[in-house]
Amino acid sequence: MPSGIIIRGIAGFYYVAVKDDGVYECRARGIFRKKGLTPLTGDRVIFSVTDPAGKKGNIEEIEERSSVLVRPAVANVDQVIAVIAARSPDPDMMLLDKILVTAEDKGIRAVVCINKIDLDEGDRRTRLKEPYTKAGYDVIETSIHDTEGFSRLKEALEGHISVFAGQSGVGKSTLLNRIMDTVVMKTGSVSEKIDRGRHTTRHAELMELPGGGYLVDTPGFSSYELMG
Ligand SMILES: Nc1nc2c(ncn2[C@@H]2O[C@H](COP(=O)(O)OP(=O)(O)OP(=O)(O)O)[C@@H](O)[C@H]2O)c(=O)[nH]1
Ligand SMILES: [Mg+2]
Repeated sequence: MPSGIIIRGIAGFYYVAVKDDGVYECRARGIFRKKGLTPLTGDRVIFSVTDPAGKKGNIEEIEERSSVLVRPAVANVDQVIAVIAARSPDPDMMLLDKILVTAEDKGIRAVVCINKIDLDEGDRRTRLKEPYTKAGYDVIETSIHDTEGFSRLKEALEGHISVFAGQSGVGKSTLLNRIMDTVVMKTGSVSEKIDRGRHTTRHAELMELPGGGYLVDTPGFSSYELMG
């Protein structure tokens, strides 16, 4: 039976990416509910093909998960990219620390990304990053105008299942779109977001990266509603 990874789950349908064989639309009939198990985005699964031409199948087995995030609901994430902005929005250091502690607690590697360095004033980011580099974290500095930090970020993502985490408006979706070299995620200005009072980014989806690996974009959140 073929195996693959769930890249997206919507209303009882799970989209399973199979190496060199595209994406299968799968269901998970009955058996999992009895075991109290629901397939999650990020799950590595074994499935039976029910319709080869239509690329449809049924998930038969879920491989053991190396990690589980609750928000976003994703399994097997092995790296968190904690994104803050040098400015606009001002960095929420409490949220950053909580993201790092949560990752540590789950045994997930964490990288700090300081984005929007083009907006930095008085080299604030050097002070921002000091405690994190001292603590042993990789700190990557990026902006839409920069290529060096951006290449480092792409390298850091290769071969991992990573998730972007951080406040709304720091530029996570903008980074993702640039990595994918196409607009896969809506982005918006901070003021637009405040006006609308809601986030631009919604359900969890694994994006297959051109350099190998997967990346999950998440909507920004504040320190009191963190990925559990
Ligand atoms: N000056 C500057 N603006 C940026 C940069 N990166 C992103 N932006 C802008 O910041 C705004 C927010 O970017 P998004 O990518 O939507 O932010 P997000 O983190 O995905 O936000 P949520 O989806 O709400 O969590 C957009 O208007 C972007 O154009 C950057 O490096 N420099
Ligand atoms: Mg976004």
